[in-house]
Parts: sequence; C-alpha cells; structure tokens
Amino acid sequence: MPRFPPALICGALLLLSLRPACAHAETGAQAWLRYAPLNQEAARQYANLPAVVVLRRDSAVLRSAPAELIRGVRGMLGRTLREEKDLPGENAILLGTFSDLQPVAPGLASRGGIHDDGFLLATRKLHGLDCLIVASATERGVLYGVFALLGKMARNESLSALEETQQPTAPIRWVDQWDNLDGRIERGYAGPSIFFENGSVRADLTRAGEYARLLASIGINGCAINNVNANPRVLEDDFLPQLARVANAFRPWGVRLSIAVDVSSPQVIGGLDTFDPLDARVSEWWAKKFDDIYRLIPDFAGVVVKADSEGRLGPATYGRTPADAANVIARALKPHGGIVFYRAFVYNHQLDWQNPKNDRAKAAYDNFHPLDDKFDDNVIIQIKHGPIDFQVREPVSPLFSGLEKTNEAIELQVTQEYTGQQRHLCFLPPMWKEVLDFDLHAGDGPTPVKDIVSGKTFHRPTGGFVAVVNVGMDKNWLAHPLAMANLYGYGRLAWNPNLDSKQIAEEWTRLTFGNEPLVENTISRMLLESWPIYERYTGPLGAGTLTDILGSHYGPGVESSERNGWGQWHRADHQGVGMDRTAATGTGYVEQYRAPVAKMYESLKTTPDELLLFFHHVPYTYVLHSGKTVIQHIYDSHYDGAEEAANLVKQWQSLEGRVDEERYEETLKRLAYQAGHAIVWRDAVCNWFFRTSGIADQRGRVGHYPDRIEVEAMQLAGYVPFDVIPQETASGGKAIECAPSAQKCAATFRFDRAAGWYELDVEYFDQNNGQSKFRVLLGDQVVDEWVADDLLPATKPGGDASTRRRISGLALRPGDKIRIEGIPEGEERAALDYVEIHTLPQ
Ligand code: GCV
Repeated sequence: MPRFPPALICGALLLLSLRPACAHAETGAQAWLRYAPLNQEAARQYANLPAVVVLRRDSAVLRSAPAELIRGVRGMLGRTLREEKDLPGENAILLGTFSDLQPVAPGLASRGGIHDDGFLLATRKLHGLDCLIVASATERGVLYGVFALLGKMARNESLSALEETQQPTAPIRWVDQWDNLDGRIERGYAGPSIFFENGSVRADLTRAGEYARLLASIGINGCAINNVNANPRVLEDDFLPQLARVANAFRPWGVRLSIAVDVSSPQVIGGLDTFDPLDARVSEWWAKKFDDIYRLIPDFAGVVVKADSEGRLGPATYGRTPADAANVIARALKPHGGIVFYRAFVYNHQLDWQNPKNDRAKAAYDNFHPLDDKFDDNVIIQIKHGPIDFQVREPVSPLFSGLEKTNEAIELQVTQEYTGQQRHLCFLPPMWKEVLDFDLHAGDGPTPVKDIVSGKTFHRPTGGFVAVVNVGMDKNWLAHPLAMANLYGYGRLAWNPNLDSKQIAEEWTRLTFGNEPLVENTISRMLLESWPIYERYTGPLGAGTLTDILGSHYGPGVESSERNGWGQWHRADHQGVGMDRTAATGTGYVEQYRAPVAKMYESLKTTPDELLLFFHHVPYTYVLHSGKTVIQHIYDSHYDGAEEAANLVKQWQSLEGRVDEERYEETLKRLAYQAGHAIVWRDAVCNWFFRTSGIADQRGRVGHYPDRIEVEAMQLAGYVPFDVIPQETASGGKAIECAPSAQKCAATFRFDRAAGWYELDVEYFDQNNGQSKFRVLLGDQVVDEWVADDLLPATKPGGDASTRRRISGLALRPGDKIRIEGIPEGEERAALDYVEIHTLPQ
C-alpha cells in the first residue's frame, strides 16, 4: 500500500469535511487557544449564534472580552461579529459585569450567588430577542466567561439553553516565574526569559502579553515574574518603570504583576546599615518603596519572599522570625491592597547527615507552626505541596494542617524540575489531585488540602494556588509540545480542584489537537499514564526522584542524595533502604501530622507502598502489600517503566497524519529520546541497587544484556576507554572517548548473529559543551550519521548526557563489519557507551 504524506491525507479529509484543522503546521504558540476552524458539522450547531456582541462599558480588561470573542469566532466559524455598545434590534451576545448589565438584563447577579471572578453563561429572552449573556461581578470574570464560551465551541459543545455558573474555589490563582534579570531562568527548560534580557526588562514584551492572555484563559490572576532567589535590583528606582511596562502588558488580561523581593534590599540597595525587620528605618524604607511602586503600578499585586533558605539572607540574621519579616513588608503593602507570599521553604541545607534524627522534611512545620497567628492578614504562607522539594512522589506537607490562623497557598511546579525537564512526558495533574484530595484530618469532617488552602477549612479570608511555571522564549512556551497540558491542568485545578484529571486531559487535548476521537483518546491516555511511568523508571516507593540532586536534577544519581547536608536522604545501604521518620524509632516527622494521618504513616502495615521508603527504613527483602520484596519491586518497576515509555512512542506513532506534522515530529523526537533515557535510568538505578544490596533480580535481567555489545570491547582506533562516574550511569561502568590528540576515532565490531532484519541502538553521550559528529558504517556503506548537538544539562559523560540513536531496518549478515566513527568537537569527545542489536519482527 502506498504511503501518502500527512499533508495529503489531511487535504483529503478536509475535502470530506472530517478534519479541517490538521493540514497546516502548528508551532504550539497558540497553545489551547488555537480557535481552529470547526468542521461543517460542528459549525452547523452554531449557525444561530448572534452576529452582534455588546459591551456597554469599556476598561482595559473589559476591552479584551469582545476582542477575544471576535477573534475566536472568526477563527472557528469564519464570521466576524459586529461590536455594539448597546442592545441592537437583533439577537446579541451581551458581555459585562452584573452592574453594567443591570439596566438591560436585571437580576442576573442573584443567579447562583456568583461573586468575585465567578461568571454566568446564560441564554435569555430580552425584549423579545435571543441573547447569550456572559456576566460576572468582576471585569476579569467577564473575560473568564468569554474564554469558557469559546472553549465550549472549540470542543463542539452545545450553546443552546445555556445556563451555567462557574465560581473559582479560591481568590489566589497565581503563577511564579524564576526568571533572572540576565534572561536566564532558574529551572527553566524552554529558552530564555520572556520578561528580561541583559539585566533589563525586554524592549519587546509581546510574549509577556501573550502569556498573560493564556493565563487569563485558565483563570490565573497574578504572576510574579522574577526568581525567588531575587536580585535586589528589581526594587531600584530606575527599575520600577520597567516593571510598570510588564504590568501594562498584563493588565488587559486581568493578570496582576508581582515580584519576588530580597529581604536584605533595605541594606543592599537602600543605603541602610540594616535590614532588621523590627528596625523602624527598615519599615519606613519598605513603606516608601511601595508608595513609589503603586504610583507607577496602581494594580500591583504584591510580593513573594524567599528568605533564610538555600543561602538567602533572612530575618534569622537578626534573630527575628519569618513573621517579623513578612509583616514588615505586609504593613507597607496593606494601604495599597497588596499581599505578601512568604515561602515556607525555609530549611538548613547544611544538616549533619550523620545524625539519624535530623530531617529536612520537618523544617517547614518546625519553622512555621509555632508562628501560627503571628502573621498579618495580608500575608499568605506559600507551602510546597510536599515536605521536600517537588520529588516524583512525596506525602502532603503537614504544614497545611499546622496553620489554622494563617492564610495559606499551595505551591506546585509546572516546570518539570525533578520530573524530566520537559524532555520526558510527565502530566502532573494526577499527582496534584492526590495532594489536593488528601484528607489531613484537621477538623471534624473531611479536610482535604484543597479546602484548607482555599481558606474554607479554617475560615481564612484568603488563600489558594501558586505554580512555578517557567515558560520561556521557545515558541511553544514549555519546549515539549505536550508539556503545556501541565499549565492548563494547573489553571483548571486552581479554578476548580474537584475536576478530575481525565476530564482535564481530554479538554486540553481537544483544544490543543482537535476533536477527533482517536486523537483525543490516545493523547489523553498517554498523558494520564505518564506520571506513573516516569515514577516507575526513576524513584519508586517514595524514595525521592533518585536524580542527581547536587547538579542538574535530571538524570539518575542515586548516591548524590547521601552524605551531604541537603537532606534529601534515602539512606540506602547494603542492608536496606528508606528514611525512618516514625515517632518510635525515627526522626519523628510523622508526628507533625494530625493523629489519624500520623497513625497511618507510623505503621509499616498501613503506610501505602508508594510512600513506604519516605517513612520507613526496611530491608530489601521486606515484602510490600503487593506481595513483592522491595528489591524485586525496584527491579520490576524500572523494567516496566522503561517498557511503558517505549510504548508511549508507539501510541504516538498511531497518530501520524492525524496531528499536524510539526508537532507530530517534535513530540515523536522527544518521546523517542525519553524511551532511550528511560533505559539509562532503569539500568543505573537497578545496577546501583544490585551492587549495593547484592540481591539478584529474580528474572535475571539486571546486569545481563544479551543484545548489548560494550564499545570498550570493540576494536578501537583513536578511542580510549575510561571509567564513568558514577559508574552505574554507563553500561559496565565504562565508556570510550576520543583521545585528546585524536581528530577522528572509530570503534569496530563484527556482527555474529543470524542473517535478518535488525535495529541497532547506539548509546552515546551528548554534552552541551561540544557538537561531536557520528557516522555508522556497515562495511563501507554509511547507514546513519548525526551531530550530537542537543543541549542536555551535561558537560561530561554520564546519566544526564547518555542518549540513544536508533537505526532501524538494517539487513545484517554474519561477519558484517560495523564501524562507528566519532569526530570530537570542543570538550565533547564523541564518547560512546554501547551498541544494542535487536531483531525486528519479520
Ligand atoms: C529557586 C529547589 C530548586 C531551586 C529553587 C528552590 C526554591 O531547591 O532546585 O532552584 O530556587 O527549590 O524553590 O526556592
């Protein structure tokens, strides 16, 4: 059967009106706001959509509402709505706040008790005309309603007899960016900052405006634009007008600007000899600074503070508390309506690792619980969802139930710092859902985290959600075409934490890739499978991600957690693994939870398998609830995870020709890379535990690779073997690299298996400090060549750099000579690890 190029197939389907949106390439820049043309059948149900949109009053935010509606309807239906200021003599779409609409559509506000940014979508007969109404108590809410309406159309949902109210669960729905003023982003994986370059705010803030639009479309109303490791420069007088430009770019979308501030600013840039929060000169300095800011940015939202954490200065310098530091800033913001997010991420990163009672997980609670009731009411304590640091799995932070008289916000991470850095697919809403739904037993009835942070449980005036996002200048915002599902999912959960992950995955897929059922089902299934898969081949049973915590936080680095003060310990030794955090014999961390939760985690029997090693130190032979020993679970889960990662590639390939070519190819490339890197993870973790425990894999896989040929065993010219550190990050602990004097190197071997069709995997090391070239020759014929030009977080061979090149469909005969040539460049010495040859099915 002939193979038709995807564009041709799309064209054919377009003619049949089956799938109009697939033909043209898409960059991903429009994310879920593509407004792709609807097919005829879908468009038909909107045939009676009014031709007129009415906005009775104008403002920076309100202005965006009809503009967005016109843009969306034009994109999806090819019709341009007429804009009017008052009810015309024909059917219309009415946009406005309840008070704006009161004269023409009285009584709307009473519908469902909508308040704050909640909105109403409804059809009404007004003066005998059919009207579609989008109304809210706030201007921002009107805009949210328009996005919701357009989302319905994009998903082909009916608008007839519309009567829907939506109310966000919490007032705080923010994102943070960790952008530095030089344009780099801490833990950002999608290019440089959209806000800053070379120490200043960018001249062109188009992307900042586009970002605000995306944020508004999912109900986000605040954004802190600079790194929490804050440069005091942001508060210098000549920088404030630059911040005002960002606020201007945000304003049409109802996103309020915030910045991260360094508490030592009064001293560092303010000319004072102190930043003691209890010094009157310091409080005056902050008051004057915010007066200046609000003069330029009247809707400035407030600030984020990281202090006494990871080397940042803080109130501890003066023996003061986080409450002292938060309140001095909060009081300066109060007259202007601003708020302070004070991060609970306060811990000692120089803990004595030899003291078995020390435990970083206890830090947030220990530091903040005693201060409950000491924070002003415009302070919000921003709490990472787990007690450590965005690991692939952690229990819920006990601090959520440890603050009853203090406002709280949960901090989540969209940027995939510990979850594959957007090179691995890892859809996080299922993880966040587990956190948000977790009952902390902090009251008489259920008290899930979502109710605590939204202020319901303890009747707090404010609270909510913050996520670190770190979009960059990459056209598609987060680099991996499927990673934006996490930002979308975050916004949806911050709006309504009761949504389920499947619904979010399906919504996002339809908006991002269209409504074809096969596409929707396949992508949403892949999304939903991806976090458990990632967990399986990285850090199982709650041991942490098992990544290199001292460096990139990316590839495997099992031992990097140990014997240092950072406190991400899993305490694995030759007898057992896990942190004993029990009250009886461990660090006592479990006591920070309310009694029912503490009781569950204190006991080995009731601790769920997936968190076992977070709470208990057990021998490798300990039998899990699943019936497997811990060690066998480690082996099995890593093999399963790697196999499932390979299966993601196959699932994606089933969509060839059904999604646009550009996003198809980019996603395929990343998934194929992930599948290779999952094997690197699998082998590193399994071999480390095999070496440490001395217990063999019951299924004989670990340490046995029948299809693998180590390069150090090949005939080498110019290449020299070396030991890779840590040893488990290369097969057999060894690799080869071009000798310093070599311009070109080669590793050659003879194929000694039966004649047939094979695929050949070359495992090489792709560093970011050089661009080596590789060629593979079968006899004299070049069968593949490539440049190792990826920018992985690696400057030396090891688990971060290890990459697979797959050459498929090779006809090999016994005795064939296979030669891999490497040409080094810069500090990258064309290093190779091994070759694997797999039989292809006939
Ligand atoms: C912004 C982790 C990250 C740091 C980050 C810190 C934080 O430790 O690795 O890059 O610093 O968390 O949340 O403050």
